[in-house]
Amino acid sequence: MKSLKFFGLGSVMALLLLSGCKPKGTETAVTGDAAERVYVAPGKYDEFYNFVSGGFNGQVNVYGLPSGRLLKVLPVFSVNPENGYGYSEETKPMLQTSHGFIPWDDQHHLSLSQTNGEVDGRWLFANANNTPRVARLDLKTFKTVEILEIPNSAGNHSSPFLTENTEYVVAGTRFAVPMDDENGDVPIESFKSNFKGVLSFIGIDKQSGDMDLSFQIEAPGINFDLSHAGKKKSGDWFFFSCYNSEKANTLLEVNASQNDKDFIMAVNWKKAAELVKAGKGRKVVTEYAHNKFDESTHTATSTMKKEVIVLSVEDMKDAMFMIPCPKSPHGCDIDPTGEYIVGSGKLAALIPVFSFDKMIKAIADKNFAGEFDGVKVIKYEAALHGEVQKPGLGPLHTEFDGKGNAYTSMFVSSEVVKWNIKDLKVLDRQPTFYSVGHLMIPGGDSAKPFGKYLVAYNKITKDRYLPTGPELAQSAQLYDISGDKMKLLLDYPTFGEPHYAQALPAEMLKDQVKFFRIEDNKHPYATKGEAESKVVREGNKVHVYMTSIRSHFAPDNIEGIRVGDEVLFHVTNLEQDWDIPHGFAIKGAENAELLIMPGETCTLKWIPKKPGMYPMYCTDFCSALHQEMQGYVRVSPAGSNTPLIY
Ligand code: K7E
Ligand code: RUQ
Ligand code: CUA
Repeated sequence: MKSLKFFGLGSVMALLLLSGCKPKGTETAVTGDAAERVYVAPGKYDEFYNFVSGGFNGQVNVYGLPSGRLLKVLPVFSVNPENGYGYSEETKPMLQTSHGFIPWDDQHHLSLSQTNGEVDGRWLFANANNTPRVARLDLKTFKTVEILEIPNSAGNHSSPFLTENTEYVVAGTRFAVPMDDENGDVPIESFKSNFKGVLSFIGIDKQSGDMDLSFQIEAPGINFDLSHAGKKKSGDWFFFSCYNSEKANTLLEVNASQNDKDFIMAVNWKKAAELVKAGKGRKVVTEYAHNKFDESTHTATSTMKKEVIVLSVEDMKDAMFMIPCPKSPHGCDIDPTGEYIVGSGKLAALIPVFSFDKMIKAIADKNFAGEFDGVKVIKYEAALHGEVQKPGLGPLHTEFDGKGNAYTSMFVSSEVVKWNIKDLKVLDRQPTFYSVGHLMIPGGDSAKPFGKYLVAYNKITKDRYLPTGPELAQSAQLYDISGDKMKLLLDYPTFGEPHYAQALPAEMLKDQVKFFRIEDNKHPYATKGEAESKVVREGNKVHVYMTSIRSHFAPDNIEGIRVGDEVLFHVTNLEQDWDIPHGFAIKGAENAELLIMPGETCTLKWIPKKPGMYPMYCTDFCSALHQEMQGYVRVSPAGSNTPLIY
């Protein structure tokens, strides 16, 4: 059983004994009207857009709620042959990093942009864990428009959480690493002295949304797992969960979990920003890519940045504190009022809830238990609001309904537990099938949750669907949380491995979604009318200025291409109707296909390797004459003098 492996049999048995919880059966309690509640009639829209992380598939998936229908896979950190993302010349720069072109990543967390702590429907931010990056998607086009690599970081897990007016997106490193990759060639034994936990603050431009790595904070070399910004009264602060306070470099249970308590770290980001403004911090030379997709030219560029400002623990001495938190905290979630900070110790048999007011008082009263690597540690009791007793086993993540209740996922005991934030009483518990990771309530980490539904993203599916070989899709489960008790409504498979998710009412987005007007197309190789289509040879380079409209390409027959030429098909889709893309593919091409949206220009690069006749065609069924949307490219040997004909 996977869940047992996760913690080691010993600790699970110990936890079972501690809490006295009964293992759950597999029977499903579904209320009589569940089908009606999730049924979205043909032609009707869902009530919520649900953005779900793709985990190890590297993308972001869009679902409708309450139907659980998959609406779209948005390519972000992985190439997507379906629409040429990462294959077209325009999008290749989006996946550039200081390690070169990386076609994949591990995408865990999402944040919708906020204004005054409320979801505002402008942008969606996504993190990449493996090669640390943060992406921004434009919610008018649902396109990835920016990707910023994070230097001095590894396993970018504690991101992309944001401050309440989207001033900063934060990225905390999961692996402590030596500052500056160049200095990484050190003995692993020197972990305690050389390895740092780095927190990155990415400034967001208020109008354009453009990201800029404003500064980093060098923190003790522990693992930063998750984080959330404060809200309202705690809005100047950011809170991070940290595990491995023993600073062990092998995470065998005996090493990393021997400390009774790890930490929640509280960082005053406003003060940190003021320190940087006042000239504090040192410049660290490092390399990181900043990739931008320009929506008017429909072209991405990648720039390599060379340095970053880093604040030290000493610089941050009055703006960074730690609070002890029981056993390997994972989720770090702040309630809608900004007063309560929930730390979920995966190996703890309780949920500690801290009070922001108490924390501030403890700092003012210097009520410290000591220091950890130069960071003052506030006494546990001094910051504690209280503990939720016997909530279940393996608490991971908490979301809020805006009515004073919190909902925590329990990985080991496979359940969602509802509890009251003020008096910390457990109010309800419902099983999940099985081993829930994240859970999500629309707006559930904002100052104003939309409530109504809760989705549990489960790690293990086992017997819930028809077997599809040993590998099954992960499962999501939808609960109605509008009443006192949660009601399970629906099971549905997901794409990739979902971790965190976000949702907002469909009304906020659906009318702002737009397509591209051909007159706004500023692509350098755009062809705005069929009459302008042409083929231009420049030495070994051949530019094909091609148009597509129902149901033909222009030009559609080309001769005079030679083996070894670099042929660039710049295809402009002249359509100006909603949902009429054209595709473009050519036999033997190394770069997948193009899927060109109305008004846009995309470029496919092809270097033919053998002489021959190469058919090309439209891949997206666009009209009754779609199958006729085709042509030929004749390729002659290198050095031949077949004239250019088109
Ligand atoms: Cu709990 Cu990567 Cu947010 Cu998954 S993490 S579950
Ligand atoms: S590339 S994701 Cu097809 Cu021009 Cu657009
Ligand atoms: Cu164009 Cu099919």
